[in-house]
Amino acid sequence: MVAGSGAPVRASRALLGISAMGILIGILRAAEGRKLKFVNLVYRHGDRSPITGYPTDPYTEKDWPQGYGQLTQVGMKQHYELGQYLRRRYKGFLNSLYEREEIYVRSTDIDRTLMSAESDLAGLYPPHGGQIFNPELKWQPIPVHTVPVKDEKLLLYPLRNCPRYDELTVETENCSEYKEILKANEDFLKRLSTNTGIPFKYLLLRNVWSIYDTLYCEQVHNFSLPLWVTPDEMEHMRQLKEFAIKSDYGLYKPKEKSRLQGGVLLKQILENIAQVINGTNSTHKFIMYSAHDTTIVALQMALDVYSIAPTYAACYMFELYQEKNGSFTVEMYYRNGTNFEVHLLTLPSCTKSCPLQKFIQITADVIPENWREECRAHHGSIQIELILGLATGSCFLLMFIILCVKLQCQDRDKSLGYQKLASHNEEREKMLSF
Ligand code: PT3
Repeated sequence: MVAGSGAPVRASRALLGISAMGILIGILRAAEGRKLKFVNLVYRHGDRSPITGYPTDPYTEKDWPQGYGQLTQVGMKQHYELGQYLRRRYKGFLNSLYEREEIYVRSTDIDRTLMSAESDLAGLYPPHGGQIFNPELKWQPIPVHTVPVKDEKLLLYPLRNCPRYDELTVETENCSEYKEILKANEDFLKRLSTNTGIPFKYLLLRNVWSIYDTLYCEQVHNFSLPLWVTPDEMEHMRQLKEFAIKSDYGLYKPKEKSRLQGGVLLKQILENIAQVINGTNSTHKFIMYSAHDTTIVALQMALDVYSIAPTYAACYMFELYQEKNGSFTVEMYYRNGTNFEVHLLTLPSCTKSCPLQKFIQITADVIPENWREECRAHHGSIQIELILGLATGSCFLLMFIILCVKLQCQDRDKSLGYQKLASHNEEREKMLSF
């Protein structure tokens, strides 16, 4: 009885124990929650010197310590700070010790982006313990991969050697909205032409972008600017620069432009994600692309989340999560430079955490299937087909003529041969008759 009465008590205690354990495991799982599986970053380099000057520019390349287009110490600090921010944000996801299997960094082959990536990594991976190779140096070398600019087909925008994109650029410049903006700004552009020394007929919106950029760099570095550069003129140029950016990647046939530009990078990011899920590639769970303002613009335009030109060290983050039910979601975050808070970017028609399949579905129309094919010029392609057709026809005609001539020659050779043989026989007969 006692044993009998004790058994159910022990059993119920055991059951209680199991269910308590179950609840505990459940609580632990819930607390564990979703898991960050992979991060792909794209960032703009830090503060730099101007890329070029303009004809009446009072300053020249010599006024900049390392010349044009170079990362400044301000830019180094911005990226070092971004690296420190990333260390805080991804604490627990990235090992605090540098592990080469975890991270892959690629940069365009340009000094300012390479140096930005290096500054970033200095902030992200200060060496600890056995990784310190010089006690006086809080730095360790970390590889930054690149390809020559002529072979760069992922990070430098607009992507070159795409005749269809060049056609779209011409078509954009002929569209009514573009022409209206040019017309509305004619007086401003004439004034800008006089002030900068760039002849009016050569003053394209792209030049306004470049003039603004040069003046912006000079202003940031406390160079005194010519009197004509008032805050109003600067703001006017900035707005035209924004319009120039939009016309490069949007405005007219934006989806087609994206397939030829930002969609290429998006395709790579989605492939990186797929490789993590399928476990097909390496163990990299953190990929960083060190690039330019136009890289971020092209990508954001393709995803329809663009709002304003990226500032220095702007960082666009793609995070892949595995949810508790095993499914995958993508979240996008953007930190538009050192002095900005990070904020979420929601893909239009999706939720904050966008289910991966839905993300792929929504973006499918900006992903090129075959970039080279899609880049073929539409107008040029008719001519190329015509030329190819004519060339093939001519080849056949030439081969036919050669064949005919050859056959005729063979006939002649044969008859000549017969003639020779006949005359030879005649001669032999003559000889024999003597
Ligand atoms: O400042 O992010 C930027 C620009 O993209 C810059 O890096 C650049 O390469 N500009 C090209 C101008 C010809």
